[in-house]
Amino acid sequence: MRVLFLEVDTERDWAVASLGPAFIAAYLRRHGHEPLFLRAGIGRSMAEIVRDVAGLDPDLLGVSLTTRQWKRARALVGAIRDAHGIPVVAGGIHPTFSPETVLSAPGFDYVCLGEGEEAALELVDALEHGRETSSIRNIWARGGDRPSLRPPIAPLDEVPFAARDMLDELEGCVHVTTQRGCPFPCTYCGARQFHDLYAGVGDYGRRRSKESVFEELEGIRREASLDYVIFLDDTFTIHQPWVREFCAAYRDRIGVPFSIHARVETVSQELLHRLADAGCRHVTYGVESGSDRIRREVMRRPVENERFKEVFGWTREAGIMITANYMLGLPEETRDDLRATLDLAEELAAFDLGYFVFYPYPGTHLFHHCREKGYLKDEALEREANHRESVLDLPTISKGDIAEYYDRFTVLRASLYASRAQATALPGSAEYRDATAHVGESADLG
Ligand code: B12
Ligand code: SF4
Repeated sequence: MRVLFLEVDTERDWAVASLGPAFIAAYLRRHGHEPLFLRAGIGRSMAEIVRDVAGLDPDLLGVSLTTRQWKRARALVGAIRDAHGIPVVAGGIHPTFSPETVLSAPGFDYVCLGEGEEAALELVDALEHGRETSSIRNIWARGGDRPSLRPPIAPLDEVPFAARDMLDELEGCVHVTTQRGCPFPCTYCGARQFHDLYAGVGDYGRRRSKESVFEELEGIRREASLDYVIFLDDTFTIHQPWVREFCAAYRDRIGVPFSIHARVETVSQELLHRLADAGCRHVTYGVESGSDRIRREVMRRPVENERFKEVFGWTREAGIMITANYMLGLPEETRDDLRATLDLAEELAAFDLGYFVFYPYPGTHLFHHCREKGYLKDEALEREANHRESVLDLPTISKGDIAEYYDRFTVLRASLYASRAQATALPGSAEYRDATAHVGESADLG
């Protein structure tokens, strides 16, 4: 069966497409089906996309959605369905945690809850052979009952390597995941919710073997070029024995620079040096707030500002560039907290920064909190998800306060860039290009 995965771009064309479909595509291919890929770039009209879909003549359309992609995907799928009668299945974090909303929109026939490889294969087989689809685990059919879940795939090495032709990567720069699930309880985070979804079914937290990761990278090098690896794991530095063994072998077996995401709570001075020796050139840390109170009481992240200062020092000393991510406009935040966040960002002076106005993602603890407190009104839910303007009505700060600090962060980032350009002796050199080439890309993870 021909299964077309439509990548729905928002705001700008992303350098990498969603990873979920790349895993599902590899799994379907292993079982004899034909996955196809189409990017709905932001510059493309609805009519062009509808025409391109028709040209590829798929038997099933699959869309992977974050909340930000939802609005555009709803319009696109509606238009595609008006023109052709292709069945449509949506999966990923937004359909998993807002399934009723997705299934009530025109054109969406199925939602996949949680992990999609086995569920998608069963759906495709059923559609191909005209079989009943209502009892497929993880697949919620429009008008049907909520399905039960199959246990998460274990060990993770059983999942075939992601199909690279579905990712639209820049040549030589590859995106790899070594784990699924994150064990921390951050109240604002969508990733965390998978653990709760699978409660009573199985443990969503799993890691691939190092051997499997190395085999994948060696295979890529044999068939194409391998210049830089971006590990997209939520927190690369959990399971420290795994990380230590990985570092010991990576330099000899792979030997190209890489980026990771980490939490300051999960690294030590010694581990950072090991990572740097292995080839780690860039790490993204979520700082989120400069207020210890907001991190502790609102985010359930009881780490103190001092820890960030210490770890940023160790990271620089190890020669690893830092991107730091911050959030503005959280529930219960005051102007003093906003000020503290900006002050901390100035003091930490990371190589790059990401700053995001808080958006309450469905399924998260803070989403429910905002609904209960009346901070998130019904009409705000109809607006496009974004990280530039607050959708909340907060009693402690105004939308204007948040916008003011967003602008201050923009000024801070511009001044960081300006001072960096002056301080760098040879900004046009090959070393500088290698070191900075992929920094902005993984800084946008949010
Ligand atoms: C890699 C990544 C990116 C990459 C790639 C995006 C992507 N969608 O893959 C990039 C850098 C582009 C990116 C960008 C952004 N991201 Co991001 N990203 C991630 C991250 C760290 C990993 C996702 C991943 O690859 N997981 C591995 C795969 C295998 O898991 P999976 O996606 O869940 O897929 C499985 C199932 O969901 C299902 N499935 C998925 N799709 C489909 C489709 C079909 C048809 C079916 C049947 C099944 C299915 O099957 C898959 C295999 O089992 C997640 C955190 C997380 N752990 O989920 C955040 C996350 C998805 N990102 C998030 C955000 C907010 C963003 C940004 C808005 C950041 C920003 N501020 O600009 C942008 C917006 C992206 C967009 N296109 O709109 C939020 C989304 C929250 C939400 N409810 O929407 C997350 C959850 C992070 C968080 N802490 O909350 N991101
Ligand atoms: S914010 Fe990061 S550390 Fe916290 S639960 Fe989400 S992925 Fe894990």
